[in-house]
Amino acid sequence: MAWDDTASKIWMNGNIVDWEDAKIHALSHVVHYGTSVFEGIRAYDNEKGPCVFRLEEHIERLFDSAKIYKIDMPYTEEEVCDATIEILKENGLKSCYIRPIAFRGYGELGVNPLNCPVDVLIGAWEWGSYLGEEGMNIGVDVGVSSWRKPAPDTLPVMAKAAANYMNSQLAKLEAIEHGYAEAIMLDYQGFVAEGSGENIFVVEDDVIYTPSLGSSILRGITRDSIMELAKSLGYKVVEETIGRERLYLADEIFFSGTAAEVTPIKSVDGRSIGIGKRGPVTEELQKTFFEIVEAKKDDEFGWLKYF
Ligand code: PPE
Repeated sequence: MAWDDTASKIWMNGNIVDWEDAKIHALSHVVHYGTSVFEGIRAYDNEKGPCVFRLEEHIERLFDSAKIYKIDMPYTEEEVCDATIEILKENGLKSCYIRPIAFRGYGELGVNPLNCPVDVLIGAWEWGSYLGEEGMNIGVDVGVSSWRKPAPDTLPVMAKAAANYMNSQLAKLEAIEHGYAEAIMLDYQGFVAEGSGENIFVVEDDVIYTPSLGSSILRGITRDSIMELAKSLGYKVVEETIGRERLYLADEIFFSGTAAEVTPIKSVDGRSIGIGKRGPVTEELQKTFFEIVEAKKDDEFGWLKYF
């Protein structure tokens, strides 16, 4: 993601500031210890107008992440939701990616975060397909990483915290080195967990499986949406521990995430998956997901907040 919209505004601690002015001190706690929690949210533009996908759920997760790290949010969830809409309107953005972040700012250094203020910032920009347009239609090649997700008594993965992404970065770097679009990470026990920035689903005989929350995964909001959608389409959805070899033998595999939306996986570790390209179940879920956000289908789950 390279910046080309520096004319935009950013919401920072209750003020709207110019893109260039959204600055923090280099000795802020977050710079040294990664002390931040954040969200990634998408807004879509359809014939009914611009709308944010599951805004309240994302902001609720931001507050949950903050709670885990005792980051006292200086705003209410409602205020952060309102601020998110405000910054979109301010920038005239309709279809975009939104990044609210709360972090420990400039106070004092040392591991103890409590004497540093909590700063809140919301940026937004246009962001296309996360793993490429071709990846969306055909599928991406991925590899299982040698880097695992942290064990539950190390870093709490249910917090969407910046520090978790140092782990994700190692996996992503390794994937790039090997020529893959993305990495699949295993949990501390060796079961399938998730991508470096996506949840994962496995289709076997028209049953849809996804790793359970015990497998060191982020509780993805797209994951939840896909599970709801799949059930409403009549599929059986199972959350369970998944061994690596089930990936190789699956009929279909796909990623879900705010940035990745629904991205098919066509190979894992050099083994072609199913028919070797996006499979029919993935295509149906992907199509239905986009029909909802594009208002071609009823928003029966109430996921879209128009603004
Ligand atoms: N797992 C991880 C590790 C993850 O980072 C994401 C989102 C998900 C699962 C899916 O969660 P959800 O977006 O609620 O469905 N990754 C975000 C960050 C991507 C980035 O490169 O930055 C995202 O998709 O916004």
